[in-house]
Amino acid sequence: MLYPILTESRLLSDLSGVWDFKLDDGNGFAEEWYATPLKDAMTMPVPASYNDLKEGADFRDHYGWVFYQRMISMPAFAKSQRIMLRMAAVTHKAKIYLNGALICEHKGGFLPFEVEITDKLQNGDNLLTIAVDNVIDYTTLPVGGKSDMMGGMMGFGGSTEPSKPQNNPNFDFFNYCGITRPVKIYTTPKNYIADITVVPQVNGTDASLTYCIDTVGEGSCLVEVFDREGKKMAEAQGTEGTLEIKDVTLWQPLNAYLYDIKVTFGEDVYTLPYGVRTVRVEGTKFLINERPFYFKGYGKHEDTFPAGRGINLPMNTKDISIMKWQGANSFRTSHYPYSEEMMRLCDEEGIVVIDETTAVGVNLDFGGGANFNGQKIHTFDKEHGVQTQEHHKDVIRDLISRDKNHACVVMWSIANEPDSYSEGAYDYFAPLYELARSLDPQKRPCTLVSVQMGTTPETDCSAKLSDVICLNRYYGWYFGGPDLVGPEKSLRQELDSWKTLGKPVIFTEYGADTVMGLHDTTPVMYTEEYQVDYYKMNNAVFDDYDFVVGEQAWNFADFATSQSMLRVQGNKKGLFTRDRKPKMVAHYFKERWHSIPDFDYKK
Ligand code: BDP
Repeated sequence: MLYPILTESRLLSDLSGVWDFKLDDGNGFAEEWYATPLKDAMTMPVPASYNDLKEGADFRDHYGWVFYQRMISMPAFAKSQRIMLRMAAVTHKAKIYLNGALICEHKGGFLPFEVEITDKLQNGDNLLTIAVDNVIDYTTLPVGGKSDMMGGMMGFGGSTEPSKPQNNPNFDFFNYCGITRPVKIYTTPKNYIADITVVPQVNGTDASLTYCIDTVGEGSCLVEVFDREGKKMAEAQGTEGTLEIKDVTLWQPLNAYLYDIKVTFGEDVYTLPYGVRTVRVEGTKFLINERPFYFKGYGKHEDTFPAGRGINLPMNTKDISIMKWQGANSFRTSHYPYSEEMMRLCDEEGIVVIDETTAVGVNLDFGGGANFNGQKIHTFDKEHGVQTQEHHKDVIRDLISRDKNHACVVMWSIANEPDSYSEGAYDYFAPLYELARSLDPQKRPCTLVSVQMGTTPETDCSAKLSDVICLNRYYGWYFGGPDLVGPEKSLRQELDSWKTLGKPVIFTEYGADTVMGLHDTTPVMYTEEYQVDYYKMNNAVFDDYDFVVGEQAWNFADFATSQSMLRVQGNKKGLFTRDRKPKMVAHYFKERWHSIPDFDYKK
C-alpha cells in the first residue's frame, strides 16, 4: 500500500486538527450519533490517543466505542479525480460514516486502511464520523484477557469482580486508543498507480532492481531512478522490469542513501524513496550488504505524554538523535507496527528495524495462567483459547503490503512472547511464517520473539520456524536478582543449549525496572546502580558467545502501562525516562556501543 503524498498528479489534504468527540454511553449507535452533529461534544485533537487528554479514570479507562466527527468538503476542481479517504491507524476497530451512511469498517489498530469516497461526497459540507472501539479480547490483536494479567503476575491470579466492564490487556503497555495517526484525503487520476514493489539485487559495484507496478486503467508506464542530486541513474518502460544502476551507493546502517524511484503511469505520478541493500542470514551471521551485522539498540514503544500512542514527529526525530548519540543502530517496533512516518525516517536516517506485528498477548500462560478466571486454559484450545489466527494473517498481509519496500526493515517479527511452546503452537505459527515468506518480495528473515517460560530449543516452535532466534530474557530481574551470580550461570546454560541450533541469536529484550533518582552505594533493585550491574552481567555473557548477534535493551524509555504493584507509574525499564532524560545506564551503554562496531564485531 502506498504512503499518501502530494505529487504533480495527486492532491493531498491532511485532516489533522481539533475534531468533535464523545464517549459512547451505550446509546451511540441506537441513537445514530453518526448521522447528525454530535450533541454536547468535547474537543479532541486528531491524531492522538484520547486517554490522557481529559481528566478522570472514567475517561482514561473508557471501555468501548467513542465517536469523532468533523465536516469535510472537496474543491470542485478535484471532483474529476478519484478521491480516497485514508486512515493511517485507528485503535482498535473503526466504523467510518459519511453523511450518516456506513462506508467502511476496519479491525486492527496499527495499520492503514482506505475507502474511495469519489461518488459518496455531496456538494458542500459532508459529515464525517469515525466511531472507534477499544475493546480487546481473544479475537483481537493485541489480545485482551479475561482477567488482570499484571495482577496475576503478583501471584494472586484473577482479581475481584470489576465494578463495570473493562479491558484486561494481556500485555504490558497501556491500551491507548483513538485516531492515533493522521486521517488524510488524497486524489489520483482515474487511471492510477495502485502499488509499487521493488526488489534489490547487488552485483559487485552495480545493482539491479526488479520492479512491479500495479496499475488500474489504461496508460503507459515509465519508471525512472534518480540519485540524491536529481541525476537520472536508470529507466525502464512497462509495469514490470529491471532497473540497472551502475556504481550503486548502498543504503548502509547509520549511513543511509536513498534514491528516488519515479513512476509515471498515464497522468499519474508517484515517487518512492528507496534504499538499495541486501539482507540474509548465513549460518549464525546476520548479513546486511553481505557483512555480519551486530544489532545494538532497543525495544521501543510509541508512547509519549500526553499524546499516548498518538504520532509524535518531534519525539521520533529526537529518539533517533538519542540513538545515534548512544551508538545504537537498531530497534524493534515492539509490539505493533509503528507509524509510516517513523519508517520513512528510519530509511532516511539509516536505523535498522525489526518490524513486528500486533500479535502480543497470544499466550494464556501469563500471570501463571490467570486468564479465564484462574482456570488453566491452553492458548490454542479450540473452544476456549485465542481465536486470532485469521486476523493474524490479515495483519501480516497488511504489514508487509505497507512496509515491503523499506530498506530499514531487515526482519519480520511474527509475534511477541506468544505461547510458542504448547500443544498447537506449531500449527498456529507455521502457516503464518509461510504466509510472510510468500508475501515478502524481498524474502527477509522471519522470527518470533520468545518468552522466558522455560522455553528450550526442543519445546519452542521458533527453533524450527525462525531464521533468527530472538530471546526476551530477564536473568537478574524476574528470574533471580538481586543476586546476579546464579542468573549469570543460568543464562550461560541456556545459551549453551541454543548454540546447538546453529542459528543467530538476538536478545530482543532484557532489562530491569529502575526509578530515575534512586541510588545506593550497594546496588539494590530499582536503583540506577542495579540497572548498570544487571546490564554489565548480561552483556559480558553475550560477548562470550559468537552466535549472539545483537542486544536490544528493554526498553528505550519508560512507558505507560496498566496499573499494578509491579509498576511504579508505568514500566520503568527505560534507559531513558519517558521524557528522554538519560539514566546512569544510558551513559554505560553509550560507552559500550561506541566501542562495538556495527559490522564484524564477532568473528
Ligand atoms: C516482556 C514483554 C514486554 C514487557 C516486559 C516487562 O515482552 O512487553 O514490558 O516483559 O516485563 O515480557 O517489562
